[in-house]
Amino acid sequence: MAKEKNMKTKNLENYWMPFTANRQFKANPRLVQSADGMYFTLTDGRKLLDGIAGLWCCNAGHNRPRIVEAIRQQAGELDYSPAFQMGHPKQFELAERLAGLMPGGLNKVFFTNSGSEAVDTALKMALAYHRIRGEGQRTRLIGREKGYHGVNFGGMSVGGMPLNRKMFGTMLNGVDHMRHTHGIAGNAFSKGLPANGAEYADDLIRMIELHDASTIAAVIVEPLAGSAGVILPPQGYLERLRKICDQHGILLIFDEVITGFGRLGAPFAVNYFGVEPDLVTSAKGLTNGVVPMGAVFAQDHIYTTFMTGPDNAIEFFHGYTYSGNPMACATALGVLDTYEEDGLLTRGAQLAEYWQEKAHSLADLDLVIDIRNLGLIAGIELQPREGAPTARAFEAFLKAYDSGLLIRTTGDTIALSPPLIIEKEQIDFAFDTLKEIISQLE
Ligand code: PXG
Repeated sequence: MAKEKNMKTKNLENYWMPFTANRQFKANPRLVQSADGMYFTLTDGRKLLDGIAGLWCCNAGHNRPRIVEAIRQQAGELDYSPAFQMGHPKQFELAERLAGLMPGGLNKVFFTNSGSEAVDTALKMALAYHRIRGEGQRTRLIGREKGYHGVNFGGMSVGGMPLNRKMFGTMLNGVDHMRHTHGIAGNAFSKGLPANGAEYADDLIRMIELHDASTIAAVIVEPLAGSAGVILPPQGYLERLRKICDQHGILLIFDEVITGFGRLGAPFAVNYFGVEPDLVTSAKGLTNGVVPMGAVFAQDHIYTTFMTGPDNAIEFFHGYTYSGNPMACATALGVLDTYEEDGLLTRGAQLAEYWQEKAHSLADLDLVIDIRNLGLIAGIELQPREGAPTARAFEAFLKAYDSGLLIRTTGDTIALSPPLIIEKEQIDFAFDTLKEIISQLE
């Protein structure tokens, strides 16, 4: 039963919560009432510093006036416009502005409603692309262990999170996984990109030797794996993957659902690493988490490949009722205005060093076995409690919540990824609070 006075109902039983320990939560609920800037206000009136940008998505912080106003205006002007065989101006304006953030030929944008849908869309684009080019035998999709690409069947299949997969049968056929890059010897406590392990990209060569390149359509990786606990690419790893893909006609997909929209101190990881994939998936920061939306960026040549056949033929039999929904487009435009006005897509670069030093100030705590960071992301890995993996990190989550700080934990790693408007004093508060909490953990 909820104790909170601001709730109209005290019944928590009808809502089946996602990725949540329902019974534990409902016995002791944590309910948010409102949010502004860097803070959530709970239904009991307490404030929480948002250390994880909601769920890695509220990059501009909360309750930003431009975004609120864009939604208000749009709701009164055009609520919905059919997604198929009809359009509305903001879809085209948004696609143009998004393309402007990307380098080179990544200038075609397809809209979805989530990261999971963006991933499944990109996988389907890859398969159809090869088929149109007369290479329809390229049906295999390669992911990576510990990868997270959403929870739909395609993304779950190429994903490498055991608990996200184990209950759901055989999933897609013809999927294989490269090794992950977590825990490579010599990399613990690296500041920024770790030095060792670029050769882990050669695992793709192993896949090619096993399956033959002519059967492989695409490889999908997160440039930096967020959900699995902030796993960074070793220096040179992504460049090497790109090269192997090029040599073998395999499309490279970057899943930038987390790394997109300023998280690394550049608009996208594509800009940050200077590595251009063929397709990029995004969501989250695209609309600041305010209204659901995802997007796939495609290289111009991929789009052009589809534009064959008679003019009246639908080129890609795929789309969603809410693709390019007016409310989502208006929100995203308000979000891009906010990012631009506040310089948020590059602000992370100015704060990254301060962030890194504060994160690594936890290195001497007994229970901390690794600290990983890039841009405005940090992962603090704790020694798992014997016989009870994840319990220690979850305890840290609860203690942080009680101390006014929202963090995210995955396995025994604490993840931080705050709104990009964070100030230095708030960075201090986050890491100082965590230091205190971790030093008290048993
Ligand atoms: N790809 C990546 C790289 C993601 O991180 C998705 C796809 C799926 O997006 P949607 O919008 O369908 O949820 C994600 C989502 C966490 C956490 O705690 C991460 C995500 C979602 C929820 C929690 O790390 N990432």
